[in-house]
Amino acid sequence: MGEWAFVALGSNVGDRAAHLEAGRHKLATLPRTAVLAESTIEETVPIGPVKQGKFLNQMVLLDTEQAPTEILEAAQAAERETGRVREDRWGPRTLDVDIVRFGDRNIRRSDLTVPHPELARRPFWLREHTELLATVNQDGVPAWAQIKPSRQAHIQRVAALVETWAIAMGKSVDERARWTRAAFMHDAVRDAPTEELARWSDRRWDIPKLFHGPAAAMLAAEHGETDRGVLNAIRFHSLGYAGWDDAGRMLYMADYLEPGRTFKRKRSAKLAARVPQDSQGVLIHVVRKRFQWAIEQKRKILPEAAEFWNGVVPASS
Ligand code: PH2
Ligand code: MG
Ligand code: MG
Repeated sequence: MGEWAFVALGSNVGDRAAHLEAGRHKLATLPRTAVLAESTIEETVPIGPVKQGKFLNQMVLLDTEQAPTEILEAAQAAERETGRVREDRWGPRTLDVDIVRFGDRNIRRSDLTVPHPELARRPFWLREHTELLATVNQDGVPAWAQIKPSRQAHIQRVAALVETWAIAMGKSVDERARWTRAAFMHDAVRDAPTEELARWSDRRWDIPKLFHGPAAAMLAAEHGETDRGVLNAIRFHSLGYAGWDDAGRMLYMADYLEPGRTFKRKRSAKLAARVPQDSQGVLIHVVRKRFQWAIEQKRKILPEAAEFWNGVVPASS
């Protein structure tokens, strides 16, 4: 087993779908390389200063023992074979192949920067990276989880989203791991019997639906999690908590904005793509929406949640 490489494909000249196919084929036939997943293909409006036609974009996930330079060479060969002429840096092209991420490597060279600095600014890359990761990150779900398959899929999407944000925001491997651990554990016992959850939880949280956060935090601690920020992220994920660090805040946003939520999907995708640039602005928006919903449902607002609201939402609103 090698490293995971996320490689983006784009085309806005000629037979765009065929050009993407040619790019995928070139990558798939590299030695000691397997294609683990392919994202959906999406049509995107051109970004950047040049007026040009719409793109088809797609990302693939490779498991490869090749070096980044070898992937880069194959990428450029595929671009040439589709007849691409290198001229305008941001202009139209038959095929563009970019290495977006290569394992946990940070590469700063004149011909290659990884993670790709445009990741944080390209909504379709963020979306595709999340989609790919969500199909292959099942190993992060704890062994003690009690969940239905649909819940597992939700957990994997939430973890994929926080990981995508962490990469786009240039966070360290350790900080990223804190966010993903919180995500993988937050709903780990969401489908356990209520009586069992009540035993693990705190009686004070007298709404059965809220038992699973404290219960999961307790089990996480029993299974060796010692990071207070991670434990508080899990414990209060349904409520909000003023004492949170980024692990809690990112989980709170991802749980609401993850792409599998059927509710306001387009709006959620836009907000999710804004997080790397403006996480505080998105957090305020998500807090408002989630509290609005809780009030409509006539949910009791616990003191922790009220304090969280006061700490996040500007006083005038
Ligand atoms: N690539 C560019 C410039 N602009 N816009 C979209 N929508 N998709 C791309 O792949 C793209 C772009 C330069 O590489
Ligand atoms: Mg490009
Ligand atoms: Mg959840």
